Amino acid sequence: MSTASTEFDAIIVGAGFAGLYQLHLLRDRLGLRARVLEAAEGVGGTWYWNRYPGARCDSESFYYSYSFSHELEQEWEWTERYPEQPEILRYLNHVADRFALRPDIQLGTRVVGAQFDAERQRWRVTTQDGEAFSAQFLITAVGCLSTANLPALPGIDSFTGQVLHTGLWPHEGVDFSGKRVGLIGTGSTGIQAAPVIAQTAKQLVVFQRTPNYSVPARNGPLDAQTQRETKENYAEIRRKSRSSTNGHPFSVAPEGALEVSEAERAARYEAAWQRGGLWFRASFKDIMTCPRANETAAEFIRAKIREVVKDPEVAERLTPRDYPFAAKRPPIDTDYFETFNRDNVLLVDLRKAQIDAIVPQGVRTGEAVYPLDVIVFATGFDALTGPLLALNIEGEGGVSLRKRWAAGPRTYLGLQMPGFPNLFTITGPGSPSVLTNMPIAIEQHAEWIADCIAHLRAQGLRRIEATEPASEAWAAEVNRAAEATLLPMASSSWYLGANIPGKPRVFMPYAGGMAHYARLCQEVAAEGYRGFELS
Ligand code: N01
Repeated sequence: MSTASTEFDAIIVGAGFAGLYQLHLLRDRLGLRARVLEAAEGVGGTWYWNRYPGARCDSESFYYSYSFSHELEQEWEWTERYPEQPEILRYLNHVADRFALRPDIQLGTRVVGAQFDAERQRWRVTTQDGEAFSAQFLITAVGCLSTANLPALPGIDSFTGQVLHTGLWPHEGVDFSGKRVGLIGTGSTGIQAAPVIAQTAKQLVVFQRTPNYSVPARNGPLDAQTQRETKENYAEIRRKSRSSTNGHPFSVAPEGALEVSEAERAARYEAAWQRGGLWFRASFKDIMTCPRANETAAEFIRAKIREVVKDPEVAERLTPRDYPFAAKRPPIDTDYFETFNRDNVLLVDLRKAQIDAIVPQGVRTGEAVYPLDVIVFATGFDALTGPLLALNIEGEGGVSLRKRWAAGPRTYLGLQMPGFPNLFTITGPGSPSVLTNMPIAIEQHAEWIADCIAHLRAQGLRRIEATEPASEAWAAEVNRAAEATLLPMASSSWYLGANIPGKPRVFMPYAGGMAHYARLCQEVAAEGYRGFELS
Protein backbone atom coordinates (compact mmCIF):
# COMPACT_ATOMS: atom_id res chain seq x y z
CA MET A 1 0.00 0.00 0.00
CA SER A 2 1.32 3.48 -0.78
CA THR A 3 2.22 5.95 1.96
CA ALA A 4 -0.57 8.22 0.76
CA SER A 5 -3.24 5.68 1.67
CA THR A 6 -1.84 4.78 5.07
CA GLU A 7 -1.63 8.28 6.57
CA PHE A 8 -4.82 9.47 8.24
CA ASP A 9 -6.07 12.11 10.58
CA ALA A 10 -7.79 9.43 12.62
CA ILE A 11 -7.78 5.66 12.81
CA ILE A 12 -10.74 3.99 14.43
CA VAL A 13 -10.38 0.37 15.51
CA GLY A 14 -13.63 -1.58 15.19
CA ALA A 15 -16.74 -1.31 13.02
CA GLY A 16 -19.53 -2.02 15.48
CA PHE A 17 -22.02 0.49 16.84
CA ALA A 18 -19.18 2.72 18.07
CA GLY A 19 -16.83 2.64 15.09
CA LEU A 20 -19.55 3.27 12.51
CA TYR A 21 -20.85 6.35 14.27
CA GLN A 22 -17.38 7.68 15.06
CA LEU A 23 -16.43 7.41 11.39
CA HIS A 24 -19.61 9.22 10.36
CA LEU A 25 -18.89 12.06 12.81
CA LEU A 26 -15.21 12.50 12.01
CA ARG A 27 -15.52 12.15 8.26
CA ASP A 28 -18.88 13.73 7.52
CA ARG A 29 -19.12 16.41 10.20
CA LEU A 30 -15.46 17.30 10.73
CA GLY A 31 -14.11 16.49 7.29
CA LEU A 32 -11.27 14.35 8.66
CA ARG A 33 -9.46 11.68 6.72
CA ALA A 34 -10.51 8.74 8.82
CA ARG A 35 -10.16 5.00 8.38
CA VAL A 36 -11.80 2.18 10.29
CA LEU A 37 -9.77 -1.02 10.72
CA GLU A 38 -11.93 -4.04 11.52
CA ALA A 39 -10.78 -7.59 12.21
CA ALA A 40 -14.03 -9.22 11.01
CA GLU A 41 -15.05 -9.73 7.42
CA GLY A 42 -18.12 -7.59 7.98
CA VAL A 43 -19.35 -4.67 10.05
CA GLY A 44 -21.42 -5.17 13.22
CA GLY A 45 -18.95 -5.84 16.06
CA THR A 46 -20.66 -7.83 18.81
CA TRP A 47 -23.53 -8.58 16.45
CA TYR A 48 -21.18 -9.92 13.80
CA TRP A 49 -19.56 -12.44 16.15
CA ASN A 50 -22.32 -13.49 18.57
CA ARG A 51 -24.50 -15.71 16.37
CA TYR A 52 -25.31 -18.37 18.94
CA PRO A 53 -28.84 -19.81 19.11
CA GLY A 54 -31.15 -17.42 20.94
CA ALA A 55 -28.82 -14.40 20.58
CA ARG A 56 -30.86 -11.28 20.87
CA CYS A 57 -30.67 -7.98 22.66
CA ASP A 58 -31.71 -7.58 26.28
CA SER A 59 -32.59 -3.96 25.63
CA GLU A 60 -35.68 -3.29 23.56
CA SER A 61 -35.32 -2.53 19.89
CA PHE A 62 -36.86 0.92 20.05
CA TYR A 63 -34.12 2.16 22.33
CA TYR A 64 -31.24 -0.19 21.44
CA SER A 65 -30.57 1.86 18.32
CA TYR A 66 -28.89 5.05 17.14
CA SER A 67 -30.57 8.32 17.94
CA PHE A 68 -28.41 10.65 15.86
CA SER A 69 -30.44 10.50 12.67
CA HIS A 70 -34.16 11.27 12.57
CA GLU A 71 -34.42 9.80 9.08
CA LEU A 72 -32.76 6.56 10.18
CA GLU A 73 -35.15 6.25 13.11
CA GLN A 74 -38.14 6.81 10.89
CA GLU A 75 -37.20 4.51 8.02
CA TRP A 76 -36.01 1.47 9.99
CA GLU A 77 -38.63 -1.11 11.04
CA TRP A 78 -37.89 -3.23 14.10
CA THR A 79 -39.99 -6.38 14.03
CA GLU A 80 -39.66 -7.65 17.61
CA ARG A 81 -39.66 -6.23 21.10
CA TYR A 82 -36.12 -7.59 21.56
CA PRO A 83 -34.36 -7.76 18.20
CA GLU A 84 -32.63 -10.98 17.24
CA GLN A 85 -28.95 -10.95 16.28
CA PRO A 86 -29.57 -11.18 12.49
CA GLU A 87 -31.92 -8.20 12.65
CA ILE A 88 -29.43 -6.01 14.54
CA LEU A 89 -26.70 -7.04 12.11
CA ARG A 90 -28.97 -6.06 9.20
CA TYR A 91 -29.57 -2.71 10.92
CA LEU A 92 -25.85 -2.02 11.29
CA ASN A 93 -25.23 -3.01 7.67
CA HIS A 94 -28.03 -0.66 6.66
CA VAL A 95 -26.33 2.14 8.64
CA ALA A 96 -23.02 1.40 6.91
CA ASP A 97 -24.73 1.69 3.51
CA ARG A 98 -27.04 4.57 4.31
CA PHE A 99 -24.17 6.78 5.43
CA ALA A 100 -21.80 5.46 2.73
CA LEU A 101 -19.31 4.33 5.36
CA ARG A 102 -17.94 1.24 3.62
CA PRO A 103 -15.29 2.92 1.45
CA ASP A 104 -13.53 4.02 4.65
CA ILE A 105 -13.75 0.70 6.47
CA GLN A 106 -11.03 -1.86 5.90
CA LEU A 107 -12.35 -5.30 6.84
CA GLY A 108 -10.33 -8.42 7.65
CA THR A 109 -7.71 -6.21 9.29
CA ARG A 110 -6.75 -7.09 12.85
CA VAL A 111 -4.77 -4.44 14.68
CA VAL A 112 -1.96 -6.03 16.68
CA GLY A 113 0.13 -3.02 17.62
CA ALA A 114 -0.11 0.74 18.21
CA GLN A 115 2.86 2.88 19.17
CA PHE A 116 2.97 6.60 19.80
CA ASP A 117 5.75 8.17 17.76
CA ALA A 118 6.78 11.15 19.89
CA GLU A 119 8.86 12.68 17.13
CA ARG A 120 6.05 12.83 14.64
CA GLN A 121 3.39 13.12 17.33
CA ARG A 122 1.42 10.41 15.57
CA TRP A 123 0.20 6.91 16.25
CA ARG A 124 1.70 4.09 14.24
CA VAL A 125 -0.76 1.23 13.92
CA THR A 126 0.25 -2.22 12.72
CA THR A 127 -1.90 -5.13 11.63
CA GLN A 128 -1.64 -8.89 11.75
CA ASP A 129 -0.93 -8.95 8.00
CA GLY A 130 2.02 -6.59 8.42
CA GLU A 131 0.39 -3.41 7.19
CA ALA A 132 1.30 -0.15 8.92
CA PHE A 133 -0.80 2.99 9.22
CA SER A 134 -0.22 6.34 10.83
CA ALA A 135 -2.68 8.80 12.30
CA GLN A 136 -2.80 11.84 14.53
CA PHE A 137 -5.67 10.40 16.53
CA LEU A 138 -6.27 6.79 17.48
CA ILE A 139 -9.76 5.88 18.62
CA THR A 140 -10.62 2.45 19.94
CA ALA A 141 -14.15 1.27 19.21
CA VAL A 142 -13.38 -2.32 20.12
CA GLY A 143 -16.36 -3.00 22.38
CA CYS A 144 -16.37 -4.04 26.01
CA LEU A 145 -17.22 -7.71 25.51
CA SER A 146 -15.32 -8.82 22.45
CA THR A 147 -12.41 -10.93 23.70
CA ALA A 148 -13.80 -14.41 24.20
CA ASN A 149 -12.88 -16.17 27.44
CA LEU A 150 -12.18 -19.83 26.78
CA PRO A 151 -11.19 -21.33 30.14
CA ALA A 152 -7.89 -23.19 30.09
CA LEU A 153 -9.36 -26.56 31.06
CA PRO A 154 -6.93 -29.47 30.87
CA GLY A 155 -7.56 -31.88 28.02
CA ILE A 156 -9.60 -29.51 25.88
CA ASP A 157 -7.67 -30.55 22.76
CA SER A 158 -8.39 -34.20 23.42
CA PHE A 159 -12.16 -33.81 23.00
CA THR A 160 -13.34 -35.80 19.97
CA GLY A 161 -16.49 -33.74 19.44
CA GLN A 162 -17.00 -30.09 18.50
CA VAL A 163 -15.92 -27.19 20.76
CA LEU A 164 -17.67 -23.85 20.33
CA HIS A 165 -17.61 -20.46 22.05
CA THR A 166 -20.80 -18.42 21.82
CA GLY A 167 -18.83 -15.28 20.98
CA LEU A 168 -17.11 -16.91 17.99
CA TRP A 169 -20.05 -18.77 16.51
CA PRO A 170 -19.76 -20.45 13.07
CA HIS A 171 -21.53 -18.45 10.37
CA GLU A 172 -23.07 -21.54 8.82
CA GLY A 173 -24.86 -22.31 12.12
CA VAL A 174 -24.80 -25.54 14.08
CA ASP A 175 -27.26 -28.39 13.80
CA PHE A 176 -27.80 -29.89 17.25
CA SER A 177 -30.38 -32.49 16.24
CA GLY A 178 -29.60 -35.92 17.65
CA LYS A 179 -26.61 -34.52 19.58
CA ARG A 180 -25.61 -34.50 23.23
CA VAL A 181 -24.68 -30.91 23.98
CA GLY A 182 -22.83 -29.58 27.01
CA LEU A 183 -23.35 -25.89 27.78
CA ILE A 184 -20.83 -24.37 30.19
CA GLY A 185 -21.91 -21.06 31.69
CA THR A 186 -25.18 -19.54 32.83
CA GLY A 187 -24.66 -15.82 32.29
CA SER A 188 -26.86 -13.76 29.94
CA THR A 189 -25.58 -15.78 26.97
CA GLY A 190 -26.02 -19.27 28.41
CA ILE A 191 -29.48 -18.27 29.62
CA GLN A 192 -30.47 -17.17 26.12
CA ALA A 193 -28.94 -20.20 24.43
CA ALA A 194 -30.10 -23.05 26.69
CA PRO A 195 -33.83 -23.00 25.84
CA VAL A 196 -33.15 -22.83 22.10
CA ILE A 197 -30.51 -25.58 22.09
CA ALA A 198 -32.77 -27.80 24.21
CA GLN A 199 -35.46 -27.67 21.53
CA THR A 200 -33.36 -29.56 18.98
CA ALA A 201 -30.61 -31.36 20.89
CA LYS A 202 -31.00 -34.97 21.92
CA GLN A 203 -29.71 -33.98 25.33
CA LEU A 204 -28.56 -30.72 26.90
CA VAL A 205 -26.30 -30.77 29.94
CA VAL A 206 -26.04 -27.32 31.55
CA PHE A 207 -22.91 -26.86 33.68
CA GLN A 208 -23.64 -24.14 36.21
CA ARG A 209 -21.09 -22.52 38.48
CA THR A 210 -23.14 -19.57 39.72
CA PRO A 211 -26.94 -19.60 39.58
CA ASN A 212 -28.44 -16.43 38.14
CA TYR A 213 -31.44 -14.23 38.80
CA SER A 214 -33.29 -14.05 35.51
CA VAL A 215 -36.48 -12.20 34.64
CA PRO A 216 -38.68 -13.15 31.67
CA ALA A 217 -38.14 -10.99 28.58
CA ARG A 218 -41.72 -11.37 27.27
CA ASN A 219 -40.54 -11.03 23.72
CA GLY A 220 -42.97 -10.78 20.85
CA PRO A 221 -43.59 -9.19 17.47
CA LEU A 222 -44.13 -5.43 17.33
CA ASP A 223 -47.49 -4.52 15.83
CA ALA A 224 -47.99 -1.64 13.44
CA GLN A 225 -49.52 0.60 16.09
CA THR A 226 -46.56 0.17 18.50
CA GLN A 227 -44.16 0.86 15.66
CA ARG A 228 -46.05 4.02 14.69
CA GLU A 229 -46.29 5.27 18.26
CA THR A 230 -42.60 4.62 18.85
CA LYS A 231 -41.67 6.61 15.77
CA GLU A 232 -43.88 9.48 16.84
CA ASN A 233 -42.34 9.46 20.32
CA TYR A 234 -38.67 9.01 19.53
CA ALA A 235 -37.68 12.47 20.74
CA GLU A 236 -39.16 11.78 24.17
CA ILE A 237 -37.74 8.21 24.28
CA ARG A 238 -34.24 9.51 23.61
CA ARG A 239 -34.60 12.38 26.08
CA LYS A 240 -35.62 9.93 28.79
CA SER A 241 -32.82 7.51 27.93
CA ARG A 242 -30.20 10.24 28.14
CA SER A 243 -31.50 11.54 31.45
CA SER A 244 -31.59 8.13 33.13
CA THR A 245 -29.12 6.15 35.21
CA ASN A 246 -28.80 3.21 32.82
CA GLY A 247 -29.57 4.77 29.45
CA HIS A 248 -33.02 3.22 29.34
CA PRO A 249 -36.15 5.22 28.66
CA PHE A 250 -37.90 4.26 31.84
CA SER A 251 -38.05 5.95 35.17
CA VAL A 252 -37.01 4.31 38.40
CA ALA A 253 -39.88 4.29 40.91
CA PRO A 254 -39.58 7.12 43.43
CA GLU A 255 -40.30 4.86 46.44
CA GLY A 256 -37.98 2.52 48.28
CA ALA A 257 -38.95 -1.16 48.41
CA LEU A 258 -39.51 -1.01 52.16
CA GLU A 259 -41.55 2.17 52.05
CA VAL A 260 -44.60 0.37 50.68
CA SER A 261 -46.72 -2.40 52.20
CA GLU A 262 -45.84 -6.03 51.55
CA ALA A 263 -48.93 -6.41 49.37
CA GLU A 264 -48.06 -3.32 47.31
CA ARG A 265 -44.47 -4.54 46.91
CA ALA A 266 -45.56 -7.98 45.75
CA ALA A 267 -48.06 -6.45 43.32
CA ARG A 268 -45.42 -4.18 41.87
CA TYR A 269 -42.90 -6.99 41.39
CA GLU A 270 -45.59 -9.17 39.85
CA ALA A 271 -46.55 -6.42 37.39
CA ALA A 272 -42.88 -5.95 36.46
CA TRP A 273 -42.45 -9.73 36.10
CA GLN A 274 -45.45 -9.89 33.76
CA ARG A 275 -44.30 -6.89 31.77
CA GLY A 276 -40.85 -8.49 31.48
CA GLY A 277 -37.34 -7.22 30.85
CA LEU A 278 -34.87 -4.97 32.60
CA TRP A 279 -37.69 -2.71 33.85
CA PHE A 280 -37.90 -5.10 36.81
CA ARG A 281 -34.79 -3.48 38.31
CA ALA A 282 -36.56 -0.10 38.28
CA SER A 283 -39.44 -1.33 40.47
CA PHE A 284 -38.02 0.55 43.46
CA LYS A 285 -35.40 3.26 43.75
CA ASP A 286 -33.16 1.45 46.23
CA ILE A 287 -32.86 -2.06 44.75
CA MET A 288 -29.25 -1.39 43.81
CA THR A 289 -28.28 0.51 46.94
CA CYS A 290 -30.03 -1.06 49.94
CA PRO A 291 -29.33 -4.71 50.81
CA ARG A 292 -32.73 -5.18 52.48
CA ALA A 293 -34.58 -3.65 49.54
CA ASN A 294 -32.58 -5.80 47.16
CA GLU A 295 -33.40 -8.90 49.17
CA THR A 296 -37.13 -8.35 48.54
CA ALA A 297 -36.49 -8.42 44.78
CA ALA A 298 -34.16 -11.41 45.11
CA GLU A 299 -36.70 -13.29 47.21
CA PHE A 300 -39.48 -12.59 44.69
CA ILE A 301 -37.37 -14.13 41.91
CA ARG A 302 -36.40 -17.12 44.09
CA ALA A 303 -40.10 -17.81 44.69
CA LYS A 304 -40.73 -17.64 40.93
CA ILE A 305 -37.97 -20.19 40.30
CA ARG A 306 -39.60 -22.55 42.83
CA GLU A 307 -42.95 -22.01 41.14
CA VAL A 308 -41.68 -22.68 37.61
CA VAL A 309 -39.22 -25.53 38.14
CA LYS A 310 -41.07 -28.74 38.97
CA ASP A 311 -38.26 -30.67 40.67
CA PRO A 312 -37.60 -28.87 44.00
CA GLU A 313 -33.98 -30.03 44.10
CA VAL A 314 -33.29 -28.66 40.63
CA ALA A 315 -35.10 -25.46 41.59
CA GLU A 316 -32.88 -25.06 44.62
CA ARG A 317 -29.72 -25.58 42.57
CA LEU A 318 -30.93 -22.88 40.15
CA THR A 319 -31.59 -20.43 42.98
CA PRO A 320 -29.03 -17.69 43.60
CA ARG A 321 -28.50 -17.03 47.29
CA ASP A 322 -25.09 -15.53 47.88
CA TYR A 323 -25.10 -12.25 46.00
CA PRO A 324 -27.64 -9.47 45.47
CA PHE A 325 -30.02 -9.37 42.51
CA ALA A 326 -28.47 -7.41 39.59
CA ALA A 327 -25.05 -7.16 41.25
CA LYS A 328 -24.00 -9.32 38.32
CA ARG A 329 -25.37 -8.05 35.01
CA PRO A 330 -29.03 -9.21 35.18
CA PRO A 331 -30.04 -11.57 32.38
CA ILE A 332 -33.50 -11.73 30.89
CA ASP A 333 -34.84 -14.87 29.31
CA THR A 334 -37.40 -16.74 27.28
CA ASP A 335 -38.34 -19.96 29.09
CA TYR A 336 -34.97 -20.41 30.80
CA PHE A 337 -36.20 -21.90 34.07
CA GLU A 338 -38.95 -23.80 32.19
CA THR A 339 -36.20 -25.52 30.18
CA PHE A 340 -35.18 -27.50 33.28
CA ASN A 341 -38.59 -29.22 33.26
CA ARG A 342 -37.73 -30.92 29.98
CA ASP A 343 -36.76 -34.59 30.01
CA ASN A 344 -33.74 -33.96 27.77
CA VAL A 345 -32.17 -31.31 30.04
CA LEU A 346 -29.82 -31.99 32.93
CA LEU A 347 -28.41 -29.39 35.34
CA VAL A 348 -24.93 -30.05 36.75
CA ASP A 349 -23.98 -28.01 39.80
CA LEU A 350 -20.28 -27.19 39.54
CA ARG A 351 -20.29 -25.89 43.08
CA LYS A 352 -20.69 -29.48 44.24
CA ALA A 353 -17.99 -30.81 41.95
CA GLN A 354 -16.06 -28.59 39.56
CA ILE A 355 -14.91 -29.46 36.05
CA ASP A 356 -11.62 -31.36 36.40
CA ALA A 357 -10.90 -31.83 32.74
CA ILE A 358 -12.25 -32.18 29.25
CA VAL A 359 -11.77 -35.79 28.24
CA PRO A 360 -12.04 -37.33 24.75
CA GLN A 361 -15.69 -38.29 25.30
CA GLY A 362 -16.90 -35.18 27.13
CA VAL A 363 -16.67 -33.23 30.40
CA ARG A 364 -15.34 -34.74 33.61
CA THR A 365 -16.28 -33.24 36.94
CA GLY A 366 -15.23 -34.41 40.40
CA GLU A 367 -18.35 -36.61 40.38
CA ALA A 368 -18.89 -37.98 36.90
CA VAL A 369 -18.03 -38.00 33.21
CA TYR A 370 -20.72 -36.50 30.94
CA PRO A 371 -20.46 -37.94 27.42
CA LEU A 372 -21.04 -35.21 24.81
CA ASP A 373 -20.91 -34.56 21.07
CA VAL A 374 -20.62 -30.77 21.35
CA ILE A 375 -19.33 -28.49 24.12
CA VAL A 376 -20.62 -24.92 24.00
CA PHE A 377 -18.62 -22.48 26.08
CA ALA A 378 -20.88 -19.62 27.15
CA THR A 379 -18.09 -18.50 29.43
CA GLY A 380 -18.09 -14.83 28.59
CA PHE A 381 -15.34 -12.38 27.86
CA ASP A 382 -12.20 -10.75 29.17
CA ALA A 383 -14.36 -7.68 29.66
CA LEU A 384 -13.46 -4.03 29.12
CA THR A 385 -9.68 -4.26 29.37
CA GLY A 386 -9.21 -7.43 27.28
CA PRO A 387 -10.02 -5.89 23.88
CA LEU A 388 -7.79 -2.86 24.58
CA LEU A 389 -4.82 -4.87 25.84
CA ALA A 390 -5.05 -7.09 22.75
CA LEU A 391 -4.07 -4.04 20.67
CA ASN A 392 -0.60 -3.98 22.32
CA ILE A 393 -0.69 -0.23 22.79
CA GLU A 394 2.52 1.61 23.65
CA GLY A 395 2.34 5.25 24.63
CA GLU A 396 4.91 7.96 25.10
CA GLY A 397 8.39 6.58 25.87
CA GLY A 398 7.33 3.09 24.75
CA VAL A 399 5.38 2.40 27.94
CA SER A 400 2.90 -0.39 27.35
CA LEU A 401 -0.73 -0.12 28.38
CA ARG A 402 -0.49 -3.65 29.75
CA LYS A 403 2.23 -2.51 32.15
CA ARG A 404 0.34 0.64 33.05
CA TRP A 405 -2.75 -1.41 33.86
CA ALA A 406 -0.97 -4.24 35.68
CA ALA A 407 -2.91 -3.39 38.86
CA GLY A 408 -6.14 -2.60 36.99
CA PRO A 409 -7.28 0.00 34.48
CA ARG A 410 -6.61 3.69 35.16
CA THR A 411 -8.32 6.24 32.96
CA TYR A 412 -9.70 9.72 33.02
CA LEU A 413 -13.46 9.50 32.43
CA GLY A 414 -12.90 6.20 30.63
CA LEU A 415 -11.93 8.34 27.63
CA GLN A 416 -8.16 8.74 27.89
CA MET A 417 -5.08 7.67 29.86
CA PRO A 418 -2.05 9.74 30.87
CA GLY A 419 0.96 8.81 28.76
CA PHE A 420 -1.20 7.98 25.74
CA PRO A 421 -1.75 11.30 23.95
CA ASN A 422 -4.43 11.57 21.27
CA LEU A 423 -5.72 8.09 22.09
CA PHE A 424 -9.43 7.92 22.90
CA THR A 425 -11.24 4.82 24.16
CA ILE A 426 -14.95 4.67 23.33
CA THR A 427 -16.77 3.14 26.33
CA GLY A 428 -13.43 2.45 28.01
CA PRO A 429 -13.09 1.23 31.59
CA GLY A 430 -14.05 3.99 34.00
CA SER A 431 -17.06 5.05 31.91
CA PRO A 432 -20.68 3.86 32.39
CA SER A 433 -20.44 1.57 29.31
CA VAL A 434 -21.70 -1.90 30.24
CA LEU A 435 -23.92 -0.57 33.03
CA THR A 436 -26.00 1.21 30.40
CA ASN A 437 -27.93 0.66 27.23
CA MET A 438 -24.81 0.65 25.05
CA PRO A 439 -25.87 2.83 22.08
CA ILE A 440 -26.55 5.73 24.46
CA ALA A 441 -23.09 5.45 26.04
CA ILE A 442 -21.47 5.02 22.62
CA GLU A 443 -23.15 8.05 21.08
CA GLN A 444 -22.22 10.22 24.04
CA HIS A 445 -18.56 9.20 23.80
CA ALA A 446 -18.31 9.43 20.00
CA GLU A 447 -19.83 12.92 20.10
CA TRP A 448 -17.59 14.07 22.94
CA ILE A 449 -14.51 12.84 21.08
CA ALA A 450 -15.59 14.51 17.83
CA ASP A 451 -16.26 17.80 19.66
CA CYS A 452 -12.89 17.54 21.38
CA ILE A 453 -11.03 17.02 18.09
CA ALA A 454 -13.00 19.88 16.51
CA HIS A 455 -11.97 22.08 19.44
CA LEU A 456 -8.29 21.17 19.07
CA ARG A 457 -8.36 21.96 15.38
CA ALA A 458 -10.21 25.22 15.86
CA GLN A 459 -7.61 26.31 18.43
CA GLY A 460 -4.67 25.19 16.29
CA LEU A 461 -3.73 22.56 18.89
CA ARG A 462 -2.33 19.16 18.01
CA ARG A 463 -2.36 17.13 21.14
CA ILE A 464 -4.51 16.21 24.12
CA GLU A 465 -3.56 14.01 27.03
CA ALA A 466 -5.20 13.21 30.36
CA THR A 467 -3.12 14.29 33.35
CA GLU A 468 -1.97 11.93 36.11
CA PRO A 469 -3.80 13.80 38.90
CA ALA A 470 -7.05 13.79 36.92
CA SER A 471 -6.72 10.09 36.28
CA GLU A 472 -5.93 9.38 39.96
CA ALA A 473 -8.93 11.41 41.09
CA TRP A 474 -11.16 9.66 38.57
CA ALA A 475 -10.04 6.22 39.76
CA ALA A 476 -11.10 7.26 43.27
CA GLU A 477 -14.46 8.47 41.94
CA VAL A 478 -15.03 5.19 40.03
CA ASN A 479 -14.37 3.34 43.29
CA ARG A 480 -16.59 5.62 45.32
CA ALA A 481 -19.46 5.28 42.85
CA ALA A 482 -19.21 1.47 42.87
CA GLU A 483 -19.05 1.33 46.67
CA ALA A 484 -22.23 3.41 46.88
CA THR A 485 -24.07 0.51 45.20
CA LEU A 486 -24.40 -3.22 45.79
CA LEU A 487 -22.53 -3.96 42.55
CA PRO A 488 -19.18 -4.94 44.12
CA MET A 489 -20.96 -7.53 46.27
CA ALA A 490 -21.03 -10.17 43.54
CA SER A 491 -17.56 -11.56 43.97
CA SER A 492 -17.64 -13.64 40.76
CA SER A 493 -18.70 -10.77 38.54
CA TRP A 494 -16.94 -9.86 35.31
CA TYR A 495 -17.50 -6.19 36.26
CA LEU A 496 -14.68 -6.92 38.75
CA GLY A 497 -12.58 -8.99 36.39
CA ALA A 498 -13.26 -12.01 38.58
CA ASN A 499 -14.00 -14.35 35.67
CA ILE A 500 -10.44 -14.23 34.32
CA PRO A 501 -7.77 -15.99 36.38
CA GLY A 502 -5.03 -13.56 37.40
CA LYS A 503 -6.95 -10.44 36.35
CA PRO A 504 -6.77 -7.64 38.96
CA ARG A 505 -9.99 -7.32 40.96
CA VAL A 506 -11.03 -3.77 40.21
CA PHE A 507 -14.58 -2.60 39.61
CA MET A 508 -14.17 -1.37 36.04
CA PRO A 509 -17.25 0.50 34.80
CA TYR A 510 -18.40 3.83 36.27
CA ALA A 511 -21.51 3.31 38.39
CA GLY A 512 -22.33 6.97 38.96
CA GLY A 513 -25.10 6.92 36.35
CA MET A 514 -25.22 7.81 32.65
CA ALA A 515 -26.91 11.20 32.95
CA HIS A 516 -24.61 12.36 35.74
CA TYR A 517 -21.55 11.12 33.86
CA ALA A 518 -22.57 12.84 30.60
CA ARG A 519 -23.04 16.11 32.51
CA LEU A 520 -19.55 15.74 34.00
CA CYS A 521 -18.03 15.21 30.56
CA GLN A 522 -19.82 18.30 29.29
CA GLU A 523 -18.54 20.38 32.21
CA VAL A 524 -15.00 19.14 31.68
CA ALA A 525 -15.13 20.27 28.04
CA ALA A 526 -16.80 23.57 28.89
CA GLU A 527 -14.02 24.31 31.37
CA GLY A 528 -11.39 24.08 28.65
CA TYR A 529 -10.95 20.31 29.03
CA ARG A 530 -10.22 20.30 32.74
CA GLY A 531 -7.89 17.45 33.66
CA PHE A 532 -6.41 17.24 30.17
CA GLU A 533 -3.25 18.87 28.87
CA LEU A 534 -3.70 20.51 25.47
CA SER A 535 -0.78 21.67 23.39
O1 N01 B 1 -20.74 -14.19 30.06
P1 N01 B 1 -20.73 -14.11 31.67
P2 N01 B 1 -21.98 -14.02 29.07
N1 N01 B 1 -16.05 -23.13 34.44
O2 N01 B 1 -19.34 -13.82 32.03
C1 N01 B 1 -19.33 -19.32 33.68
C2 N01 B 1 -23.55 -9.24 27.63
N2 N01 B 1 -24.59 -9.94 26.91
O3 N01 B 1 -21.46 -14.25 27.70
O4 N01 B 1 -20.64 -16.72 37.16
C3 N01 B 1 -17.37 -23.09 34.57
O5 N01 B 1 -21.79 -13.24 32.17
C4 N01 B 1 -19.60 -18.19 34.62
O6 N01 B 1 -19.68 -18.65 35.94
P3 N01 B 1 -19.43 -17.61 37.16
C5 N01 B 1 -24.02 -8.94 29.03
O7 N01 B 1 -23.54 -7.70 29.44
C6 N01 B 1 -25.55 -9.18 26.40
O8 N01 B 1 -23.12 -14.82 29.50
O9 N01 B 1 -18.20 -16.85 36.77
N3 N01 B 1 -18.11 -22.00 34.33
C7 N01 B 1 -20.91 -17.66 34.05
O10 N01 B 1 -21.99 -18.44 34.44
C8 N01 B 1 -23.45 -10.09 29.78
O11 N01 B 1 -23.37 -9.90 31.15
C9 N01 B 1 -26.55 -9.74 25.74
O12 N01 B 1 -19.29 -18.45 38.33
C10 N01 B 1 -17.48 -20.89 33.93
C11 N01 B 1 -20.70 -17.84 32.55
O13 N01 B 1 -19.72 -18.84 32.39
C12 N01 B 1 -22.12 -10.20 29.09
O14 N01 B 1 -22.42 -10.04 27.73
C13 N01 B 1 -26.64 -11.11 25.60
C14 N01 B 1 -16.09 -20.87 33.76
C15 N01 B 1 -20.19 -16.60 31.89
O15 N01 B 1 -21.11 -15.58 32.07
C16 N01 B 1 -21.42 -11.52 29.29
O16 N01 B 1 -22.38 -12.54 29.22
C17 N01 B 1 -25.63 -11.89 26.12
C18 N01 B 1 -15.37 -22.05 34.04
N4 N01 B 1 -14.04 -22.09 33.94
C19 N01 B 1 -24.60 -11.29 26.77
N5 N01 B 1 -15.74 -19.64 33.34
C20 N01 B 1 -27.56 -8.83 25.17
O17 N01 B 1 -28.66 -9.15 25.07
C21 N01 B 1 -16.87 -18.93 33.28
N6 N01 B 1 -17.93 -19.69 33.62
C22 N01 B 1 -27.18 -7.47 24.74
